[in-house]
Amino acid sequence: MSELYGRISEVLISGNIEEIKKLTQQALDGGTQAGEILGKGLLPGMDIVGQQFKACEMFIPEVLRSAKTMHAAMDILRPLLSESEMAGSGTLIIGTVEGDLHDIGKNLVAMMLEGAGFKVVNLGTDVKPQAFVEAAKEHKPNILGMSALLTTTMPKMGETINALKEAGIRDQIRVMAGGAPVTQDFVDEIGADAYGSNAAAAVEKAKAFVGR
Ligand code: B1M
Repeated sequence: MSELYGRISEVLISGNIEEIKKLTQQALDGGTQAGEILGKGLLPGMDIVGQQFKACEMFIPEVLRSAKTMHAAMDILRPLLSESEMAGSGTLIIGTVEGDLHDIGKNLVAMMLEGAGFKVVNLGTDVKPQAFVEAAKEHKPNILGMSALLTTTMPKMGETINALKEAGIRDQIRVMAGGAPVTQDFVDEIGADAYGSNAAAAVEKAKAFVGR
C-alpha cells in the first residue's frame, strides 16, 4: 500500500494530470479511503513540491502544474471527503486587495495551501476591505490572506486590517500578507501576523498558525 502512496506522490510532483486521475480512481476502486489517499499520498507529495520550490529545485510553471494535478485528484476525492476532513487542517480566505487585478501569485498561493490540506475560499481580485470583513464573518477562517502587486494598492492591506478591527473580529483571525512589493517591515508596520515571501513560505506560516 505504501508503494501506491509513494507513486501518487511521485506522479503529483511530476505534474502528470491524467496519471493522477487514473491512480486516484484505482486506489478508490481498490477500497482505499479518500482521506488516506489525501493524507498519505497527495499531501506528502505537495510538501515535497513546497520544499523543492523553496530550494529553487522547482520553478513556478512546474509548481503550477503540480497544483493543477492536485486539483484533478481533489476533484475526484472532494465529494467523498467529509466536511471535517476537508476543514480539518484549517480554513483560509484569500484575495487580492482593492484596486489590484494581479492574481497569478495569489492563485499559486491558494493552490499550494489547498494542496497542503487547507479549505481555501478564494475571493478573487479587487477585494474591498469590507468584502474581506464580510467573508471573514461568513466563513470564520483561521487565516485571512491578502495579496498586492502594486505599491499603490499596498495601503489597502492596512485598511483591511483596520476594517477587521472596526468589525471587532481582528483578534479572531491570523492575517498574512504577500506579493512582490510587500516586505516584512511593511507587514510589521500594518500589524499583520505574517509575511509570505513566496507560496512555500506562505504554506509553512499557515501550517504554523494552525499548529501543524
Ligand atoms: Co502588472 N505590474 N500591471 N500586470 N505585472 C507589475 C506588478 C509591475 C512590477 C511591472 C513593472 O512595471 N515592472 C508593475 C507594478 C509597479 C509598482 O507598483 N511598483 C505593474 C503595473 C504598473 C501594472 C499596471 C498598472 C500596468 C498599467 O496598466 N499601466 C496594471 C495594473 C492593473 C491593476 O491591477 N489594477 C498591470 C496589469 C497587469 C496585467 C493584467 C497585464 C498582468 C496581470 C495578470 C494577472 O495577474 N492575471 C500583469 C502582470 C503579469 C505583471 C508582472 C509582469 C508579473 C506578475 C506576476 O504574476 N508574477 C509584474 C512584473 C513582475 O513581477 N515581474 C507586474 C508571478 C507571480 C507568481 O509572482 O505575484 O509576486 P507574485 O507572487 C509570488 C509572491 O509575491 C508571493 O507568492 C507568489 C508565488 O511565489 N505572494 C504571496 C503573492 N501573494 C501572496 C500572498 C501571500 C503570501 C505570498 O499571503 C496571503
